[in-house]
Amino acid sequence: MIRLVESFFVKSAVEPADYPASAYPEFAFAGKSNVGKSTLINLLTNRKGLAKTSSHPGKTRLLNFFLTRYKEEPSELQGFIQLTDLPGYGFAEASLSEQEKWRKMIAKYLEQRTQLRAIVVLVDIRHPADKKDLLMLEMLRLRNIRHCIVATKSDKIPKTKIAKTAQVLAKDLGVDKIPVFPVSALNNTGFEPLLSWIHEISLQP
Ligand SMILES: Nc1nc2c(ncn2[C@@H]2O[C@H](COP(=O)(O)OP(=O)(O)OP(=O)(O)O)[C@@H](O)[C@H]2O)c(=O)[nH]1
Ligand SMILES: [Mg+2]
Repeated sequence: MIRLVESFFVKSAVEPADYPASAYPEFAFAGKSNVGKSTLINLLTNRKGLAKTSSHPGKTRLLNFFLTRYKEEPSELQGFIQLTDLPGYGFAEASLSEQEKWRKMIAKYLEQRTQLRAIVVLVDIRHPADKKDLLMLEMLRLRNIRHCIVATKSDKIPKTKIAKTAQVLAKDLGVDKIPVFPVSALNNTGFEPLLSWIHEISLQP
């Protein structure tokens, strides 16, 4: 298990030339607007307000880079990883030109961020597989970028249905071979397996 003990906002950027230079293993959070990406970063880092959240979709419009120091438990060994909050896609009110700008921003990031180790793709556990998510997953498969699914807002469905719903969602998303982690920010549940997955990948060359 790891715990993220100290986390900083480094900077926002759009163009690769402006990305922070630090080369620690990086993990980025992608998904539709309002799915809970920024909330998840705050929970993982234990820092309410580190990533700006909102009940209105379309809050995060740039790539936001965070640096975080972790401690392994029980060994107390320390290390650094980077987290990137990506702007949400599928924002209904965004203009076509804004959506195109988003697509380019994400595509460049996926192509050029050499320290990127994996993408955490968030989906709302209540929603059926969406075309935009399928496109995102297809893009990751084509580029050979490792990824997992986080099914957010699991507090919105009965506890007894969480495992089954996540399983059905994985099947509909066509991702039966990658991990699916149901989480609830409201109840603060489900994060440990995700942190272990991130840690394990960060240690690989
Ligand atoms: N009930 C519940 N609400 C959640 C959960 N996670 C996030 N939310 C709420 O969902 C809303 C959107 O959360 P954000 O973290 O801002 O979503 P985002 O994916 O960063 O959205 P964009 O920046 O627009 O792409 C906020 O009102 C959060 O409080 C959860 O696990 N359970
Ligand atoms: Mg956000």
